[in-house]
Amino acid sequence: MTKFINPGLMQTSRRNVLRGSMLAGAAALSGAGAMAARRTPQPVKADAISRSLHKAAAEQTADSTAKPADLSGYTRVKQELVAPPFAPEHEQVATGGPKIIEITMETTEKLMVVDEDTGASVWALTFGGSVPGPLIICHEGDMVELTLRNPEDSMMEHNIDFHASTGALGGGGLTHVYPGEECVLRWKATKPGCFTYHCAPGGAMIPYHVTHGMNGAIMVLPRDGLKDADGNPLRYDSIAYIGEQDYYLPMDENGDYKTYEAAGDDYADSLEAMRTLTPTHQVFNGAVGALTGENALRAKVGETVLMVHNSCNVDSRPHLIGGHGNYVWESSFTDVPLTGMETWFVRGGSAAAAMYTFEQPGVYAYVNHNLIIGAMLGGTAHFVVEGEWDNNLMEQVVAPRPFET
Ligand SMILES: [Cu+2]
Repeated sequence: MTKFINPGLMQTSRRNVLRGSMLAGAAALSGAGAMAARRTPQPVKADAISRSLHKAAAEQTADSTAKPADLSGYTRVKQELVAPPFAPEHEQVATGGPKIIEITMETTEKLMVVDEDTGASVWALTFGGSVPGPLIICHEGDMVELTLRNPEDSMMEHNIDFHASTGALGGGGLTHVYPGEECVLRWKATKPGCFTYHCAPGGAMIPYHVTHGMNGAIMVLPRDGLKDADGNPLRYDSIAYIGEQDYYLPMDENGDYKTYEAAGDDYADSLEAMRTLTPTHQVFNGAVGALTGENALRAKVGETVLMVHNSCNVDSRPHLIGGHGNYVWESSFTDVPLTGMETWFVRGGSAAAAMYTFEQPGVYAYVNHNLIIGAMLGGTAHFVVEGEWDNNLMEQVVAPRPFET
């Protein structure tokens, strides 16, 4: 069990100490994964190119003679992040001037059960201990100031790439934190919309971290809130934050899911499973059943819910069975929303928002309408909606009965 750190990104002497332990870890790993290594071509060159790109991104800003940021006119506020499927406290329409929104996230590595029925588990790599990482909300023109902390007992280095930001690989080049380190990154939210963020340490570690849960979403609202095509305000009563997660969990020769002692121990096996591009699980909010049964999302008839759907790695086609996407923003919030959608599209590597006002009580399934994924891989959530049934919208005129011949 050795700390597992990307060797292409070491700069300080402390990091060189870590490099020694990492190389020892790599040697141990190649022993453990020798069978896999023989069968599977390793992306060595692609790894090296990716790592040098990250190093260059960090050096560019370090060497820069750029002027300091002009922070005049900004007010500092703290945003307390909360676990999914909930959203942090926020304003839909911004009051006052632009803000510097201070947030803190820890890179937490934890053993998580993916499917209780099969015992499938993963050493999840997380932002803030949840899959997906917490939803961040700000307004266009605000600055996000993130303190990213990697606990001393972590096995791995982490960083963060915000798709909503501009420059330095989305911040990925400036935020590599090793176990026991923290960093602070500030960036300006210039593009309104929903965006994914994810860990991207370099090379094959990027998809490895992402497919171990290290991704989440930020919503950058227009300062005057969401609008329809005619400019009329659109407001929601609640947010349901759903993160779609593809896992590629290694199995043994009997078809049982393998278990590992620590984060990173599954690296060689995972790379082999990932190369199939065939997920063993594609779940909402980290695990099969995380948003169904007792964990179902709740709403009332007449309630307007904004469903924010993050999918960092794979394309998804969300569909609310028995309902619709009244307004859907697959792209920027400055674009006119799609309306009356039956199924919408979340491009892998992005997040999207869909707004719906519930009109009937009952249980609604919110699924990936690749129904193999929805029904067999875990991509399902439930909304339990309370209220009065409306026979004008639907009525069972005749219950199932034998018909006369
Ligand atoms: Cu990471």
